[in-house]
Amino acid sequence: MTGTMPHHLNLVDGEWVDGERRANHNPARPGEVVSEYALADRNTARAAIEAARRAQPGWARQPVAARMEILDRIGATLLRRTEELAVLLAREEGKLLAEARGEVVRAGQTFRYYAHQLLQPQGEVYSSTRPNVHAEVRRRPLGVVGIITPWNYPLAIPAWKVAPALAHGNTVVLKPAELVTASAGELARIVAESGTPPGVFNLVMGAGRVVGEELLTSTAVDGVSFTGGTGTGAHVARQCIAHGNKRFQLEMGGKNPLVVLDDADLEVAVRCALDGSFFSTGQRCTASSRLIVQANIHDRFVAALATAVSALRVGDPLDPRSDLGPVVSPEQLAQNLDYVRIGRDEGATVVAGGEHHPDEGQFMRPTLFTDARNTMRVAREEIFGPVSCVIRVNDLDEAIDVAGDTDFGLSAGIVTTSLSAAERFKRDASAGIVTVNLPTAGTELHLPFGGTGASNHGPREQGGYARDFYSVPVTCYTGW
Ligand code: TXE
Repeated sequence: MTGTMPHHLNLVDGEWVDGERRANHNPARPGEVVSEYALADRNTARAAIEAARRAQPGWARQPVAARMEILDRIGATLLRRTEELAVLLAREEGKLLAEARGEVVRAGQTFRYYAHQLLQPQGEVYSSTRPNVHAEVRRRPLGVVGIITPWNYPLAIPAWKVAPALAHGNTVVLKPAELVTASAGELARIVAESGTPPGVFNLVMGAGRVVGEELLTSTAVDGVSFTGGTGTGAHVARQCIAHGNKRFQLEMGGKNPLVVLDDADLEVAVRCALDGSFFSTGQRCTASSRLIVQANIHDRFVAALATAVSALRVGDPLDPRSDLGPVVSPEQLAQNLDYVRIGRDEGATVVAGGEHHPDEGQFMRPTLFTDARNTMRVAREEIFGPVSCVIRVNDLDEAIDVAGDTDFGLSAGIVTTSLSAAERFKRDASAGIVTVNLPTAGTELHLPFGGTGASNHGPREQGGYARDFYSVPVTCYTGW
């Protein structure tokens, strides 16, 4: 098939580098190859790092107007090619076409946002306590940044890391998840064709333990920004410290609570739970996987949500009638189904879904547990699929305690009509993102993104806060 099949190559120092070809399959139709990609090896990764090292000083010295123009052009191209890229993303990752369109647009807007961020103040001036001294804090680029991304947002996550990295004068080696190399490959083409000098942006595709590991262990890399599982994140941290004590930033998911109080508008509560728990097949780090529901509304909420969940149509992401696409991979599907078994064994009750959808493809029926307790594995471990559990509580105090009783701390939501309950939740919920009468998922590109506990390590991503990772403050004293 090689030759006629769409394929994507690695990008090193402005050159497209081939390697052993691997195929990526459509999770909705496992027999269908979406594209092939060239596997990078350690040498390719090393060459990419060296190219990024060489290119960095020149890129940092480019006039701001030139960097702005390039970032703006990348954003404009993504937006112009939205439809085509959305179809590719939907076929590769399984996201509904409408969600995929939203993701491409988000990626395009992110590049444009960071282009314009370059015109914002980049430092601070302080009064000195000494006479005839000028005190200021300037920013310099971090240097060479390794970017390691997961499969669940194949364009948006690389965009929200690559764009601020380039804007702040860093050069980049991107290592995307193997499952979504076509999306990453298209992004690389766009970045290369938008005028980035050779070596400023490099793409290496392949296994984390091979090419990813090279980014972690190379002392020519100054920092690593990672999104993925908690186990891998801990490994990234250890390796970064052991190899040059390089800066690292980790985003590692969540076990996000959505609290529903007795005074909630039932319709709003069901809408928030449905969207937060099941849309994007539950494959979001901000998904609501614990629904913490007060006793008086519990039965009405469960009945309405179970009906809504059972009515969700699972199907091909390109079919506009589908509400839910496939699970990304056979391994992830097996893991999800395993958790359904674990939940049943622990004593939780399945009131909707619970099984593999009969269609060909990696489909799973959205699954809702009731009678869950916060000590159960299904309430503590990130499943990363269309599975959520309802935990009954008596009052707001208990709801806040249960919501906070987790290793994670990314996002937490509450549905209530009480202003004081909402204010208390915003004050007391232990999470980096708090929502009121909205799903726990759904963030905006100009606001900080990140959590506490096992969800996160290092500075926040996105918005102006991204600067804290991608640049280094330099305190300057000038006597005159
Ligand atoms: O993640 P991995 P996977 C969670 C979710 C999911 C689980 C596993 O619970 O079920 O993680 O998913 C690269 N050195 N999230 O296997 O392995 C890897 O190639 C350097 C949460 O996809 O953590 C990929 O590019 N890199 C999440 C990236 O790390 C390594 C999103 C993430 O892969 C490496 C996705 C190594 N030794 C999954 N090993 C979220 N936070 O949103 C792997 N990688």
